Amino acid sequence: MSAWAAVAFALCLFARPCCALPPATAVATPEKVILDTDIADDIDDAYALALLASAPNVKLLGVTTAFGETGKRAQVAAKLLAALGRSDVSVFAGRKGGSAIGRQYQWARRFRSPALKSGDAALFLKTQIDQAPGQITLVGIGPLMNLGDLLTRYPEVKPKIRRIVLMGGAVYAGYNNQAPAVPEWNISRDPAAARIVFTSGVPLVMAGLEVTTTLHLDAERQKRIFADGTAGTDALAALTNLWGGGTPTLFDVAAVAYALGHRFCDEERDHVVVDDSGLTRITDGPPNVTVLVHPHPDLFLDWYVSILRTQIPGDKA
Ligand SMILES: [Ca+2]
Repeated sequence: MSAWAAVAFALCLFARPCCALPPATAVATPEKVILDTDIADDIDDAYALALLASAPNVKLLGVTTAFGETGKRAQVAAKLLAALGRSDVSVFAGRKGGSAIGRQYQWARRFRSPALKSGDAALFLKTQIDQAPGQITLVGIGPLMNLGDLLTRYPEVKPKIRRIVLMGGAVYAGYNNQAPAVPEWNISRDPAAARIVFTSGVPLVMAGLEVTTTLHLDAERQKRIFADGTAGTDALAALTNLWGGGTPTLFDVAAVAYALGHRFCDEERDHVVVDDSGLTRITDGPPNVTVLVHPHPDLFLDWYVSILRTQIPGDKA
């Protein structure tokens, strides 16, 4: 039994009394995934990318960057991938916008790599989907302009996308984990793009604020990760230090974990609409979204720390 399977099995046993969903197991055949991220503002994108890039039995086909300074975000993603031993993963900058970028960019401002591609991000997504119809999961952990561009410019790809898993939205809670729901950041940066995604008919999973706001990576758990001193964990430590926002909340990691087959919460099927403010609301109608609910934060965080330390490659002697 691999270390991954051992941890997943143990957590499955622990989770069973409070979680009736399928056990946490690695999928049998490699999951094909593309990550769309706004890495370099909040810190959770880096933790999400570290989990995905180091996961076994996953074929990470590429990374695209969204929101504002997409080229600079691509540098951060590519440098983190390199630190994780994944310079083979191509990174495409999405459509550039006018927003600034956070301090984490300083860490990567001199970084250059053949993995940084100059091609069009939406076209890259379309090409990959055409080459593997019905097989690719798109994981969106930033504002949705790239996925909106993809579905608008190439609507013919919709039936070929296996599913979209988002960190985004809120139907029951706000950032304080209390009702009422509020417009969530990723959705409210571009509600029109979000509406395109939510009405696309593509199978959609939403990890919103009701399952993500309690995922706090406290100092003790951070120490356990950083103590390994590998290139990958050193990169996470440097980025966390530059970010300087206190205790990271692992919003985006929830979406990646779900895409990898880890279940740390319940789920329900709802009809969800996006209003002009970016609020996501449940209304009457046929279900269009699988909404994640009722998380188990400690279970999730302990799993995350353990699996990350197992997965991230150590330095070679
Ligand atoms: Ca993000």
